[in-house]
Amino acid sequence: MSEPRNIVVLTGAGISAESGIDTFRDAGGLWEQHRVEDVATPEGFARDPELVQRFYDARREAVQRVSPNPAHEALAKLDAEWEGELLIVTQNVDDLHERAGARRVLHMHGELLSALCARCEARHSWSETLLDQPACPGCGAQALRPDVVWFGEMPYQMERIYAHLRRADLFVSIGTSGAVYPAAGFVRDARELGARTLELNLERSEGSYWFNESRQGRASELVPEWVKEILTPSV
Ligand code: BV8
Repeated sequence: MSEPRNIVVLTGAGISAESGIDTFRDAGGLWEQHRVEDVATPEGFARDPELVQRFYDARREAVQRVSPNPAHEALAKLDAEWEGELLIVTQNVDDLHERAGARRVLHMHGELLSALCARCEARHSWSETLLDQPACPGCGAQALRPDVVWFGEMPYQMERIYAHLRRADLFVSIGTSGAVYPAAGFVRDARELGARTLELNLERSEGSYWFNESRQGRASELVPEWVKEILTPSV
């Protein structure tokens, strides 16, 4: 098996769980506390914008109180030392990959620390609340919404993701249940395009069938171990 050169890493809520950020589907997770259709759909936002803004204001505030964990730090080390192609595609809206030092990161479902103006479509770094309907710094309209991708909306930068999947010879999925599409379909795409596929997760995910190898455990242990492996040239 030749040495991989081009890697695509997909991450989900499980990589941030040990930093103290709720996952979605685990016991006590976000989807137990809130109805998806109320807080994570355009229809829900139209119906009750205050409920949705409060939901994201609370998560935006919470993410600023936690820190990256050894799994984020290991991927940042890989990013710094990997000479081949690497793209960390995250479904997470937190900024822990970047705070750990990773640079080759793509947020396919958006970012909590960014506000999107529904009037002029400008994006603004945002660490405060949106419930009080602040004016868009660009056009002045009170039309700012969380810069996240809701169910039924098109994920960001899909072309760039598929371009990397087409060139990848290794696809690694970390801390995701494989329940949400199109992200959950990437492993099959990568496999059919000839890449080797590896899963690092607390339990087997819904797409486990498509992985050449599946390792179960905590991201804070499995990811540093895997990064050490991949950075150690095989003799
Ligand atoms: C779209 C942002 C058109 C907001 C999110 C095909 C079939 C069926 C349905 C569909 C389909 N195609 C589209 C759909 C509809 C829908 C969908 O997938 N529905 C599901 C529910 C069936 N998809 C969409 O609407 C998407 N848009 O399709 O547009 C289109 C079509 C084709 C091509 C392009 C466009 C938009 C979906 C995005 C919605 N926004 N987030 C927010 O964050 O509030 S999704 C959100 O939920 C996350 O971003 C993430 O994607 C998902 C949660 O999943 P995970 O991250 O995996 O988290 P989860 O809690 O589920 O699992 C955690 C895992 O970690 C577990 O396995 C656990 O064991 C593990 N774990 C826990 N602790 C640890 C750990 N692992 C290691 N260590 C630990 N310590």
